[in-house]
Amino acid sequence: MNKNCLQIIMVIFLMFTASAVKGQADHPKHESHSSGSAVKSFQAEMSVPDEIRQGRIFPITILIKDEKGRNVTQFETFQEKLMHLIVVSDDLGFFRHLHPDYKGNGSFLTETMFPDAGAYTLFSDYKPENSGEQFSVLKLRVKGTVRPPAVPDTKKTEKIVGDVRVSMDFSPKTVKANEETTVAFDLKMVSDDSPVKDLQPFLGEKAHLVVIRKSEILNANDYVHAHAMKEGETSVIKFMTKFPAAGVYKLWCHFNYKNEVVTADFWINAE
Ligand SMILES: [Cu+2]
Repeated sequence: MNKNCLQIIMVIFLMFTASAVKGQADHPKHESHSSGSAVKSFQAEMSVPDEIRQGRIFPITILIKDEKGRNVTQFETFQEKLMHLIVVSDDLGFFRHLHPDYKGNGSFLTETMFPDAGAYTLFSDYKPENSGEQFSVLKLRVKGTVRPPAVPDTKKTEKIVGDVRVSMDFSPKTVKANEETTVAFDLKMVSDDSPVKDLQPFLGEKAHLVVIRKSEILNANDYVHAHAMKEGETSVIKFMTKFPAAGVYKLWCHFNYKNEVVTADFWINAE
């Protein structure tokens, strides 16, 4: 791809201070990083080709700048990466978790491909040095044929992914907005219903859970990143989280099984 044809299509000013991230992401791991650092704001500028067509691989460059518009050059690793990029279609039917490469001088590069046309939202998660975890939301549009929107099925709590049956459970049983909720995923072998044994750590945790609320225009408040709790049996992965508002959410639980990342997705309804 010729660099000249890249055009900055959007600058998103949805910057969150460390304390805002702490409030919405709600996992204890990051709390220690939010204290003591001054409130700073950052912005992410995304460059993509003028036209993005379905089924074609294209580059995405994300440039991180500080509040004065200067490129941020130092980043801290968290969960084993410098940037985590969650990409979803706005109907939440499509999901991808990417780790853009740091190219220096504030610039991250990745490439991806979208199977269908439509609107997509990118949630970019990064940590400038001494500034806590930051979160920017980016949008892009893909040309081509639009598929029918994903239909949420909030009754389905079991899914088979390859050899593994994933069953989802909650405590308390009824999910309510703004209440501490434990989400558990029980992993069993489809063949004999025995607990799954071949789990390896994934980005420093037993598993990762991404939670996004379904809404007309996805924004940072719709995103919740929960982390696995350490205790418990290996084959049952538990997350502690809070659903920030009533509504329909999609959950993607991803874990490392036989050295491959497996993703099981579910819809839920929070009252
Ligand atoms: Cu990641």
